[in-house]
Amino acid sequence: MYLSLRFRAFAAGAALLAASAIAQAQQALPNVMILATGGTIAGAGASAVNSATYAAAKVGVEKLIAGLPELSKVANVRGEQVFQVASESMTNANLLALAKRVSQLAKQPDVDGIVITHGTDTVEETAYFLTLTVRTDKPIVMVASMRPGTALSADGALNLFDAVSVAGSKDARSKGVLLTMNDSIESGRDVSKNVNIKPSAFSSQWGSLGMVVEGRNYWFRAPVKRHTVNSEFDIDKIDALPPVEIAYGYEGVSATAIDALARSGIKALIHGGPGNGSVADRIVPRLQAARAEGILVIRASRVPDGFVIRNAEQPDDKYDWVVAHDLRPQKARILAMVALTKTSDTKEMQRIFWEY
Ligand code: DAS
Repeated sequence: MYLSLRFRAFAAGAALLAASAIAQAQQALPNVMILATGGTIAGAGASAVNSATYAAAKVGVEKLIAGLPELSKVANVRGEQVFQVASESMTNANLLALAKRVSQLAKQPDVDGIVITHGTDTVEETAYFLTLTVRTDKPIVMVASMRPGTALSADGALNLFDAVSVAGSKDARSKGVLLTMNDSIESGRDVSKNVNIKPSAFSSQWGSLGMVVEGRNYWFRAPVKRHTVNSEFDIDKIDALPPVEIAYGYEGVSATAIDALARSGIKALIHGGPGNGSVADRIVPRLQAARAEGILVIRASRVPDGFVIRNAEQPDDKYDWVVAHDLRPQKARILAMVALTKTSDTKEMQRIFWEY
């Protein structure tokens, strides 16, 4: 009797010790907030072989977290469903709402890092917008997946585990908004989707910032363009984004699109030309007319890599045009919208395109 009492007292003491050790271990882990917006990472297909045919934006954040108990090894996570959309359908209103929520959470002392689950189609645009406007040095890590969780060799689970691990890492601070996909840690500014059906879809012509393997980060470079705490833009002071649209250049292009856009009330037009941002001779006067109407003309290139040289293909100084540097048209549009919340001066706009 006496022994069993002592044993039970010992067992109770051991259980208490173990419980407090677990509690201490959990307390030592970083607090990571997961904001869910939709996309394939929240997608579901009819069968395991449906790696490309499925419905995006179906699975809620709580189910994503419940399906990945390994997350508790690297962070204390909380989830919030900001919206549930396929990212090709994102709007400027979605972008503003998401960025404002990220900014609010980043100010909270009980948040060490933020993960945003997102569709792959436009994650590069959201990542750039956040890196330009959210004033925090805490890790903000975007994550997506090319296959739904229901598919064979789905990539979302490891991508999400990596994102939470990076978001909880002190060495991921002050690197701008990041994207973890396929073991790589990419710069939110530089990364684009370059393949539309493979898990290795995302890359940057300037290379990854590093890799994350089994919860450990391996860094090989750091961003040099202005971002987050070093940005002159602040989402807390932005409540609307001016209309900016894109028109592409290609063989046989007519002025129909450009003329229609110029009449639609846009504040800037991104021209995604071939080569080094070339503009067809019949289109030059249409862009000059748009400029004369007060619309900013920004010469970008439809060629994925390289960067547009000012005054090379076109006399940008003479025409009072801006060049988009290495930014693809869709990213140039993001920067133009953000910059227009502060200035419409061409020289200031060009400085901003050099610096961000
Ligand atoms: N439609 C795509 C999107 O939501 C699905 C995906 O790849 O995430 O971006």
